[in-house]
Amino acid sequence: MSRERIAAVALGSNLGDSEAHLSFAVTQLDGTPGVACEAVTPHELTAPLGGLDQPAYLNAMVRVRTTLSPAAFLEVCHAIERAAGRERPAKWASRTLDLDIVCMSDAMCDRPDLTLPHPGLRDRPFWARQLAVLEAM
Ligand code: PH2
Ligand code: MG
Ligand code: MG
Repeated sequence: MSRERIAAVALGSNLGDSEAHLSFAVTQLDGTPGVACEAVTPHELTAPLGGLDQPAYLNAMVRVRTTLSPAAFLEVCHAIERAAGRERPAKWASRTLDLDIVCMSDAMCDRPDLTLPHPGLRDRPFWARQLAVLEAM
């Protein structure tokens, strides 16, 4: 347990029932001790980034309050991905569910498995847009 932080978590899915996977992520996050969901953006269909020939993604962003440390919160996100049947055959492969921690209050982190704020914020226009939507909610 650490002091309470506000985190933005990017949700993505381009495999299976993406609507259901994103809703599952929110339910699971909110059901985790020490995590409370405050707001969720509308789901948004986006073209796949990364130059790969794969289906479009359904993306959304959720704001949570959490008393978990960044490392513990990352483990919660990974467990939710696994519970949604996430497999990792290759980097950026199509996935049932992806939870990326975009930022966690003022936490800064530079580890192989977690960089905060997330560097993807620079080149994912829909993340910046969804963050702004969350801030207005
Ligand atoms: N995630 C990726 C790779 N490409 N493209 C879109 N549109 N949305 C994503 O969430 C996404 C992606 C790897 O995490
Ligand atoms: Mg991702
Ligand atoms: Mg990820």
